[in-house]
Amino acid sequence: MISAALTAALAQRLDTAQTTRTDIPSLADGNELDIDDAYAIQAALVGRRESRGERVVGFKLGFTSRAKMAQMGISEVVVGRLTDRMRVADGADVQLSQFIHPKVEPEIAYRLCRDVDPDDPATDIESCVDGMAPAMEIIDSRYRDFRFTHTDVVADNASASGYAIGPWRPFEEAANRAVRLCSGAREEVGSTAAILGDPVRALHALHTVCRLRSIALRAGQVVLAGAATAALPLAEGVSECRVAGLGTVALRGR
Ligand code: OOG
Ligand code: MG
Repeated sequence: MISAALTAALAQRLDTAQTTRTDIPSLADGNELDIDDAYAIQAALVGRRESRGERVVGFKLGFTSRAKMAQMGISEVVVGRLTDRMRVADGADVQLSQFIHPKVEPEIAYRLCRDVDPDDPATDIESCVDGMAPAMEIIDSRYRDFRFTHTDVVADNASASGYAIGPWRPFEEAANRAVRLCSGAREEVGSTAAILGDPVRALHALHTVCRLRSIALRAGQVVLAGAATAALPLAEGVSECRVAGLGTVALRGR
């Protein structure tokens, strides 16, 4: 376990990388970090954002699909926090210059309708969800060339940078829906089945991490289940994610 002072210093390094849009080398160069250290750095990093007035409005899963595991060389599920500042309205403009090297991902969003106490073993996480929607995540690793270790990416809040959510609809089974992401001239196609076999499993994966790390979930928060395909560079112009039976979400890079 690293010291509180080093935890704070590494959180500051990541925070400055984001606010100044300057990439940094892996934290693992020169520091021995374990996964507990990494989540402590993430909490301190998000705490810095909260001290600037941002609010945690949800959570994201990472590496829930083989496509993402293969693209980034990491095979363990990670969790990050979403803040209100990261939200992009469906169809809205996104300034590319606010990021280092942004990418987009096709995702499913779930909405919680009940608080989840991490110390209550009886909670059925699915009974705490009332809505779902097609979503697009913007990831922007603070590490040079998106090169990071498992602990690096956890510390960096799982590369969280932005997200757009399409129209909400009631929570239902969505294990085998076709997914299409396009950004600029490029596209990725896949299926929601790529997300842990069924994106609903991402909720259970989040619940497991929250119980282990005593993270409370709150009614109204959103959960991004993780990308169904590899990510694409966020291009100028329209980027769109379509999920069969759920609808479409878009944004416009400028
Ligand atoms: C880490 C975030 C991964 C996902 O959906 O798998 C992620 C990264 O690839 O930079 O958000
Ligand atoms: Mg993602």
